Amino acid sequence: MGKEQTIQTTCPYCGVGCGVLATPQADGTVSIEGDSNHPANLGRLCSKGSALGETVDHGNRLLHPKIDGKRVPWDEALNTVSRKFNDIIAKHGPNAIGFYVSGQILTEDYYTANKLMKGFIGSANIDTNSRLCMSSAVAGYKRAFGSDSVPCSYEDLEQADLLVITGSNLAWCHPVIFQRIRQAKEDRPEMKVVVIDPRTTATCDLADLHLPLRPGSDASLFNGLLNYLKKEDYLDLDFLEQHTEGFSAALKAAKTSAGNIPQVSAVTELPEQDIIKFYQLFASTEKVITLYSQGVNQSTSGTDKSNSIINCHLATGRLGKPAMGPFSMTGQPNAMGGREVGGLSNQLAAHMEITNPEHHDRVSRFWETDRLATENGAKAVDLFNDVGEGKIKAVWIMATNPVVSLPDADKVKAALEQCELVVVSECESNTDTTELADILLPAAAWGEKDGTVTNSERRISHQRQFLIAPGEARPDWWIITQVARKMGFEKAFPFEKPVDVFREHARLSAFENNGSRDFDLSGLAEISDEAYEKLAPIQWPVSDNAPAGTARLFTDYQFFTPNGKARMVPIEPKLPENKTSDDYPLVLNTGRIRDQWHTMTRTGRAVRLNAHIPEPMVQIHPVDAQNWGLVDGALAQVSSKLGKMIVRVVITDEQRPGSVFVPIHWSNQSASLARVDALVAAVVDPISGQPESKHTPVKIRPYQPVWHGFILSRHPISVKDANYWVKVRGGQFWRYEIAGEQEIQHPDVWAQKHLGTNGEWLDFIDKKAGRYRAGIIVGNRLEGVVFVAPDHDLPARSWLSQLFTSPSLTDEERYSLLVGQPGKGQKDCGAIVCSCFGVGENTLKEAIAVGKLTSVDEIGNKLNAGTNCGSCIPELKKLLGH
Ligand SMILES: Nc1nc2c(c(=O)[nH]1)N[C@H]1C(S)=C(S)[C@@H](COP(=O)(O)OP(=O)(O)OC[C@H]3O[C@@H](n4cnc5c(=O)[nH]c(N)nc54)[C@H](O)[C@@H]3O)O[C@H]1N2
Ligand SMILES: Nc1nc2c(c(=O)[nH]1)N[C@H]1C(S)=C(S)[C@@H](COP(=O)(O)OP(=O)(O)OC[C@H]3O[C@@H](n4cnc5c(=O)[nH]c(N)nc54)[C@H](O)[C@@H]3O)O[C@H]1N2
Ligand code: SF4
Ligand SMILES: [Mo]
Repeated sequence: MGKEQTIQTTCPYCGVGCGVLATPQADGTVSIEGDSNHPANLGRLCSKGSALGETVDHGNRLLHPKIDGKRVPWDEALNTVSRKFNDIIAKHGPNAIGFYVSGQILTEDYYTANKLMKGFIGSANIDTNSRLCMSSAVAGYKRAFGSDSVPCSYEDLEQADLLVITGSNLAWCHPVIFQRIRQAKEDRPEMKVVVIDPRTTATCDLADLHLPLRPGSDASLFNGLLNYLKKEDYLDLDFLEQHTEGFSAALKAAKTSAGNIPQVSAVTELPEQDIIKFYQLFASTEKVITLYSQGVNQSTSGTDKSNSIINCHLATGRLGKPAMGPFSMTGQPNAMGGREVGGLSNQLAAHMEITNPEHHDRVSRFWETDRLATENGAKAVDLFNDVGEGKIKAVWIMATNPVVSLPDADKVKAALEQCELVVVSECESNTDTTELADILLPAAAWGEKDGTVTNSERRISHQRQFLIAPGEARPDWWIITQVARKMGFEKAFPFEKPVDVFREHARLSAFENNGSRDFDLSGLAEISDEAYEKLAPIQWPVSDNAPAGTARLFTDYQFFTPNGKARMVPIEPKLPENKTSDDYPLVLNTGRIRDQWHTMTRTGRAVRLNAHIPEPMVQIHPVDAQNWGLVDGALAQVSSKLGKMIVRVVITDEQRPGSVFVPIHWSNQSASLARVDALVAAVVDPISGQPESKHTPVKIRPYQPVWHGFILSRHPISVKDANYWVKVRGGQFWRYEIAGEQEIQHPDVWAQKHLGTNGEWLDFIDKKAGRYRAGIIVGNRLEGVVFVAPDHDLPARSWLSQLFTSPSLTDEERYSLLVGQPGKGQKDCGAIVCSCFGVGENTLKEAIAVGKLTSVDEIGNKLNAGTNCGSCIPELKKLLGH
């Protein structure tokens, strides 16, 4: 870990699982590059991965264990947790304890947590945020294949002749895969891409056909496809006969619900000719991959939707061969690792089942325990209901922020508020969830810990340590091991380092396996410390038959069902459970933006990632906007039966009429009222338990405060007196978007209250018009600015933001300061489009106009924009008018 030494590790964000080269610098910063030897990314990184170096500072880190807000030594914290757990178990039984963990801990952490809970506490009340993420995909695979197996590899995506991307905004959420596909399509223009998404997303940039279907209607579309394949004679009858069962029932269900194109068109609200185009493409192309994620999974019928997709692949025998198959993308960096260790409350470790007596016996013997849980535990939503009802008396939350990310989030908050014991393992000191913790345990963050993760294509990679954890932060596996030992389970938790855990995990996967379970790491079961340290990325299964790993599953068409045949499942399409009504006429769709990761605890630290979309917003179609009296750039209140939020209005015809889109990223730490999950109903898929995060009936109306404004300040300040506020970290300044419902009586006094009096104040008041503008300068450096107006028509923040990097303001800058716009000879780069090189919209527009640029390459040559991670290419194309 010496300085200037480059360490090969992996990105801690999405399930692409990119290899990263991290080089700590003498000044404490870390330089980041894509690892060209890593098979997932071959050197590429997206905007979030490229900015990792900006996220490793220690500001706002949780550095010490705390009980009731007071710092305590580790020993006391661990003793208290274990004693209280044991007391509660003694009084109320093991089911009174719950763990809520995450696809963002390493496999070694995950294995240890699962072993403690299921194996030794003796309850399966351990669930994970992956329940909200891909539990429907897991359930779908298991129904079809008898195992939770993602059959394909990334290379298959590049070699496919048709990619059907449904319910996935790959361009923003799995950007490096999107870039690999972009490159493949450039190399082989005959490759076709169909995007199925109610919204027009950046992913549509590669689409030959975009199907903006009615939200929730995917199963009808794929049932219709199955029916079409039969009608038009595209079935693989040999494959169906020899390797599948259930075809006729599946076809019958498809015929009933989607028997002809007009019927499909009526449900999906897609033009008939577009449906036919899609069906023809699918039917006539052998090498097809259907790639799906949250638009399919997060649904009250997500499991059925995934089986409606898998059915079409089985009917055509299109899996187990190069460039074919149903490919569910995992979201989190170690969502797949979580599946391996049985992180979900209805799984046992190593792809075994709690309720299968043979599995139960095997794992009991392997772990040498007589306490192994005998029943499935509560799934995420139920787990927090149980907390709320007092059935679960102690909950341990690790590496997830449920007060922000679970549906009906205010109910989750209330449940935690009244829970007897809330333990939270976190890297950050202030999150919406840590605020409710009785005991806080400081966790080592990315770069400070060591272990493995598994990506979407089943590839295990080593995430290596290159930084020393600050304060007393410790890796999660260590924390769990200490608690387990103190609870009395020393013998079962002898782990001293991550490799000890990994070896046991690999051995369990191999234990009495003999080809009966797909998840098999027998080839790594005796891995030495040294080999683990050097472990190169490898795809499971890793066994004697496949010592170098396995790129593709089911090449022999043997499935993990009792008769070895894949199952086709009859699907009766169901539209979302919660219907719109006169009171709540719009569908709230939620998801991600390009440059933020979930609740922003990490990406929010990186200045360049905050510039792309700095404020919480609602995207709405122009017709709906007009209908509800909304103006672009103004504020709106969006509300459901459960809660409300206030967000900026973005009017765009990329949004489907009748539905609105709101990103998931803002919390009470970053905005006054923008936790979208406070609005989302906690209705779930009956099989997977995955919540319907993409379909909540809402209403919308303008939010009209008396004044709007913003403050840019070199130092963080409190603006919580404003009715609306958003806090954004900028380069050498903090940006606060604010609005208030009460007139500001003395704007100058008010401004000084926020920005202080020590400095030279320049200000301008037009009391009658309700306008106030002020700046404070200290030693000729800009300290802060305040702009207030009766409406949202305020100067752009970009030029003023630029002034904070200036060591000394020029006369022109001072002169223009209160205008908020550059004078002659000065430039405003505009809203940032390319976050890697900080290139703004105005700069781009000017370069395009002046230089008569016509292509993304020309822009890249001139301004570098789009040449690093490529995530902004769809936006560059829009500016070019393509
Ligand atoms: N930038 C960024 N990347 C991320 C993350 C992040 O926070 N930020 N998180 C990671 C994680 S954990 C995950 S799970 C993945 C999620 O990756 P994605 O699933 O790609 O992301 P989402 O934005 O949640 O939703 C995908 C799309 O589903 C569409 N959709 C909504 N309803 C329907 C429907 O009924 N049918 C269809 N076909 N589509 C529908 C939405 O309009 C949206 O565009 O992203 C990962 N990558
Ligand atoms: N409405 C709606 N809701 C959604 C979704 C949606 O699309 N729509 N998507 C859902 C999905 S797919 C997901 S995956 C979830 C994500 O939701 P969350 O899991 O709640 O989001 P994160 O912000 O990633 O939370 C991870 C937390 O772990 C901390 N952390 C990071 N590294 C470590 C570590 O190594 N150890 C420990 N102990 N802590 C660590 C971070 O600081 C952060 O606070 O949101 C879900 N909620
Ligand atoms: S695509 Fe981006 S966020 Fe995902 S693993 Fe790669 S660099 Fe990280
Ligand atoms: Mo996720």
